[in-house]
Amino acid sequence: MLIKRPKSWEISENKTTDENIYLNRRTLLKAAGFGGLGVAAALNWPGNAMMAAEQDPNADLYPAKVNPLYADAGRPITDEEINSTYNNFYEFGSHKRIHKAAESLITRPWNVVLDGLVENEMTLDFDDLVRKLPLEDRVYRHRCVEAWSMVIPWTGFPLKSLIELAKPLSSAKYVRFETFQDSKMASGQKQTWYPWPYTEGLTMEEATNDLAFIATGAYGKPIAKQFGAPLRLHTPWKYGFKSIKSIVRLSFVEERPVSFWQELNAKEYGFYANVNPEVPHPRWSQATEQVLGGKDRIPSKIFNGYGEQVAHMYTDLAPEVSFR
Ligand SMILES: Nc1nc2c(c(=O)[nH]1)N[C@H]1C(S)=C(S)[C@@H](COP(=O)(O)O)O[C@H]1N2
Ligand SMILES: [Mo]
Repeated sequence: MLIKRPKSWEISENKTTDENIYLNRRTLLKAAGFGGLGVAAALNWPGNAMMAAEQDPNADLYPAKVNPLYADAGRPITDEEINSTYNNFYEFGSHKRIHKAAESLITRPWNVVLDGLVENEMTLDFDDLVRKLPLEDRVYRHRCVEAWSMVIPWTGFPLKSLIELAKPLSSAKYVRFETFQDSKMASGQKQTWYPWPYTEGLTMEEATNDLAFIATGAYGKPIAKQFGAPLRLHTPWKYGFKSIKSIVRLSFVEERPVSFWQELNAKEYGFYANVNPEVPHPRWSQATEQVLGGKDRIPSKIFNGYGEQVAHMYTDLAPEVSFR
């Protein structure tokens, strides 16, 4: 990943949203029993996103019930303004300020195909899917391979509940994920040296681990376009590039898929890509991370601090394989 890191972090500390403030807003919105435009406006919730949420036919589903296992990520939630204006979404440009360009993403109608080695091949309309599976709120830490991090309050469902709908065969060893391809809508896809569409992959064991999450909402409302609307993956123990956005296809396959970044540079971006501060990227250290909106760098943690839930899947792998 070629990175142009800003010389300094212009984001000031006083912009950081205190988690309690966020939770209080959430409680209020919930008590109001609806998307709550009036309540949100009174609370000075960022305007644009709120307008989008108001028009979204699924706005009534957010926020959802908090999963108590993931109610607290141990660090403050990243301010929504900061998170919404600092994104990686190469379909809309190979830099961080893509949020305006991402407005051209058309999310309706949106189909998700489940195919390959499954009993039930299916094409699901997103608006049906989002009401088929129970939604829950989870707060996750996110660690980009570029050594920055943030904390996001997602709404969505565990990937495994989507997978169960398709009933994979025992011959399925991996899930291959694919993002949309449409260079008219996403001008970044005119950059023909990238191997579009963006693809990613997980082993079946990883994909059915409870942590692997499909986000359909963030910050208590339908997910914003720049976060990968209408549905994106988040595997919080892995570097951020594994968390593929705007998914249109999940294929169950026997052979290990080659992902977008792996195809571009396999020496730097591997298949597993588990976070490990002790295995440096060939061009930079992974020992610490810059918290978005924070002042100081903090030490990074193996598996981004989620080792208890995931380390058992990698005991047979050499560090150079598991952590790159
Ligand atoms: N389709 C697609 N998915 C993607 C990317 C991308 O460029 N295209 N970037 C990845 C990277 S490198 C990161 S760090 C996260 C960023 O998610 P965020 O913008 O919501 O923080 O999305 C990941 N998923
Ligand atoms: Mo990333």
